[in-house]
Amino acid sequence: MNFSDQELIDGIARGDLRVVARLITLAENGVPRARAVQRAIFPRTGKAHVVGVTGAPGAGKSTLVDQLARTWRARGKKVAILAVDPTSPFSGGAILGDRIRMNHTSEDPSIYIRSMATRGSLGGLSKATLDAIQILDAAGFDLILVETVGVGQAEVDIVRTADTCLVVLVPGMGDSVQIIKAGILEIADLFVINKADREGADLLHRDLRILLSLAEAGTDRWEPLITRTIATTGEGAGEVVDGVQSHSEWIRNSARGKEKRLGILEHNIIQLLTEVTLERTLSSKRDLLKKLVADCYERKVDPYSAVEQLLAPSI
Ligand SMILES: Nc1nc2c(ncn2[C@@H]2O[C@H](COP(=O)(O)OP(=O)(O)O)[C@@H](O)[C@H]2O)c(=O)[nH]1
Ligand SMILES: [Mg+2]
Repeated sequence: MNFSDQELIDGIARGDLRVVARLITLAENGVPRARAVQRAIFPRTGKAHVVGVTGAPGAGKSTLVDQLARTWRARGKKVAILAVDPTSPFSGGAILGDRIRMNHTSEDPSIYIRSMATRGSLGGLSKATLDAIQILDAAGFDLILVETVGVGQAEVDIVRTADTCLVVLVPGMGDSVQIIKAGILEIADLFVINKADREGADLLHRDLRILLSLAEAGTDRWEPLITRTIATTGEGAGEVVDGVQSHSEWIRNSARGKEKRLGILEHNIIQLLTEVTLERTLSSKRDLLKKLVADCYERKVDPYSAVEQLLAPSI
């Protein structure tokens, strides 16, 4: 379906899901007019609460996200889910797997689900995901849940992008050491001990509490919450939703919370700057780049000088 720019803008304002899907695709494909439309809809954004859900593969993120989405739906909220999978940009295997597992949610047409491939050149969450978040926000979704596999960069990136970061842990995997190593302690606003039906949940809960008590306390600081869930039955999902709600209020009502939102915007601008700078620098200089690569290969030029040449204004 072909929409004019104005039809896209109006469709987003109405929360029309076909238009939402179309605009996300246009943004994902880097179609220039998507940017114009995104500019026009930006004033509508800032109302949604973005929840990042991260954790090791198999921790139960998709199952949990499904339960959280249904809980929010039951409370009358409009929910969107973005499933980001950095490991399979082309095969679609993992994406299909997630679609199938989230089938409960898919049956509910009022929950919007979209799989995103991370095609970000710098790793982590791609600009396409940031665009999708913005579009969903403008379209009137109250909650945007972003599931990422917790591997390195994506994990850190989700914190820079999400208002609330949920870290999903599972008992009995030598977790406390994992937590310290991965720097998870610093990024989580809410810890979810999923698979609480398994042995070791008490131990993990205690370890987490001790680790958190060691972290420096500040008056204005958010104290990370610890909740337990059995995502397969939905047990504990209500508590997680309540916890996110508290965190959302903290973000909206504290100086630190405002700082966090400013940080998210700064991160988004820097991501965009990176992309636009690269695009502008290379667009007219593909031939020069090729030549410089060849020159570097011959060791006639070094990569630093090559960058300087690329950045020099063309005559
Ligand atoms: N026993 C148990 N299994 C769970 C629980 N939550 C998820 N699972 C199972 O763990 C597996 C991985 O779940 P999934 O949501 O795909 O994990 P993800 O890779 O983190 O998205 C699936 O077989 C789920 O049914 C739970 O609370 N208890
Ligand atoms: Mg998953």
